[in-house]
Amino acid sequence: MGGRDLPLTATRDSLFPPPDVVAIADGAVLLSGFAEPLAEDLVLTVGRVAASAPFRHLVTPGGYRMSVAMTNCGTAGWVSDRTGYRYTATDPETGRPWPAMPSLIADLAARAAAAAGFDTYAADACLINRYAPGSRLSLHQDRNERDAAMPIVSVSLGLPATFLFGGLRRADRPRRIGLRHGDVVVWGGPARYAFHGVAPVADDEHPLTGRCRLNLTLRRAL
Ligand code: MD3
Ligand code: FE
Repeated sequence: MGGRDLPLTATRDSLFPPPDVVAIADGAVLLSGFAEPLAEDLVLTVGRVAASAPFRHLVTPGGYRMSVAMTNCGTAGWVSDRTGYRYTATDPETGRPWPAMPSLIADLAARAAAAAGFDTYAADACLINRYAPGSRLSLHQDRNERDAAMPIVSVSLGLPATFLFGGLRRADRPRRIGLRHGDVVVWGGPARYAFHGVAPVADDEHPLTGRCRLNLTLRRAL
């Protein structure tokens, strides 16, 4: 029936294909679909974290309520209020330590960092961002982490988003980069202090997450 000839033996590479590694900027590497095999497990894991540290809309130092809902797991969690941005050991909403970093998330981040050339990566903070349709993140830099040599690893789940990747000055016009379900990006080197943001998420439905985008942002904070 005109079937194409396939090799009869499975090779190491056909069973475990090497990750699709694409440099998107100096220091930034996109691993398309890297988290896809774990996506269902990751979404369930986020649900368990949120059951003990609920998603909430933080307030910026300028007094604006963020449209993105956030929570954290790990020994440190990122928070914002009228007094500023910082990492805390406990959730200010519950007074309890943030939920421990699930090994599923820590191991995924370490494998992604290794694929991008960072062979020792132990994240201690995982910020979880939940975008409903229309939610956005305006251009900012991430500069609350102690060691700038440590990359940030981000995992996108659910609805797609347009990531805005700017330069080292706020005025540099950002590039638009599509991020889809299962994509992982490792942001290190000169990209680490680039201005970046997320354009408003378009309304749609995803089979695993429903009407939202989830982003896990792993950092070495302390
Ligand atoms: C590039 N989150 O939580 S993750 C953030 O999709 C944040 O939720 C976005 O920016 C999101 O701070 C983007 C990717 C990301 C995170 C940090 C970066 C890209 C970065 C730091 C420097 C350069
Ligand atoms: Fe950021």
